[in-house]
Amino acid sequence: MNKKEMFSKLSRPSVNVKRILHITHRDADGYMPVALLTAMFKDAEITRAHVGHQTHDVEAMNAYLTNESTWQEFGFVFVTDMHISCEAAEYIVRNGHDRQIVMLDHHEKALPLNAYSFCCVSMTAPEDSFLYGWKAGRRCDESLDAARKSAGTSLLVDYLDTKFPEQRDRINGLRGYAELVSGYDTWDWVNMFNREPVYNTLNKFFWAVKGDAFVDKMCRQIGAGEPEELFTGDELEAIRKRDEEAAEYANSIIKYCAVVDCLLMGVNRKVAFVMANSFLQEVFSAMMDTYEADVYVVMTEKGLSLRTLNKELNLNTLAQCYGGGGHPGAAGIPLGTKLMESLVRCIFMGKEGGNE
Ligand SMILES: [Mn+2]
Repeated sequence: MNKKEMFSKLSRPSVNVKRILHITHRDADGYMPVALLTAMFKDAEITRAHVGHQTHDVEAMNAYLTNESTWQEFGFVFVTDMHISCEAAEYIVRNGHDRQIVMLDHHEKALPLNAYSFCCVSMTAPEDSFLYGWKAGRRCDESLDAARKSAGTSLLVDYLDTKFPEQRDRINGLRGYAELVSGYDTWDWVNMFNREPVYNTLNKFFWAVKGDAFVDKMCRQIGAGEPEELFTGDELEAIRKRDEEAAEYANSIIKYCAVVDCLLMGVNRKVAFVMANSFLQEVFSAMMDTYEADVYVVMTEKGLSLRTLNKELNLNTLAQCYGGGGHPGAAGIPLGTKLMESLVRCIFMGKEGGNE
């Protein structure tokens, strides 16, 4: 499918829109669109509602979109890298706001939302995506054997290119970084580009400086050309420091890893389980290096984060059984009250009052 076909049903804000609400979640793929929207809508005030930390807090998002004051306050709403519930989508249509919002997502779970005129969910990039002109953050004219995957960021670049052809130069300084963000988020960097390290550098930079400084760096690129160096010496130093801290933390945490046999969707699987609150990526890598398992689970204060290296498993399907979702290789399950209660019961099972 090409860009024109993919985005034809979507509306677009006026190029002079005054106030935009951007809803996403907190990771590089969620934050990169802030810089893209800032570049494209130069005179607009962009309000960020970044809900959920790598998770999809659908309820928080629904609360914004099922509140009439949101629609009065903002000229246009972008939802990127996330999806709303079908109930919220119905509300938007029923109240006539569907020309005032665009939702771009690449999560399998969101596919049913393609039924709505303001939603575009695609895991594959359009065949004429800007991604095909870039590799490792640099322009490239090499042809590829396989199709590239879309991320929230790449869908937004392709959408803006399609809907604002006259203004497309406004985001030129961001294209290389947008390709890095997308390539990392979709695992194209592993599956197509042999773990080219610069993709991971960008991801680490995001976590080393946290979201706002990441957005600031990207916004400094607005109006600039392709940078000579993608990262400055200071930025690389910040990444190196964080790498050290992360490795130390991950090694201290994985000592507490439990490997358990569990019945997952009718099949017996080995599950490696640990609790951690930061450096999840490094904790997962350390677990994978140390323990053999089908599913790696890290429990944080927000919920369970799941990873697998087993291509036969689809963690998105698994997580959906427990109220979560994500991608085949990486997914999350929110830790609701019910799950917490049964966990506590499980721990104290049969030991009430000290009598067995
Ligand atoms: Mn994403």
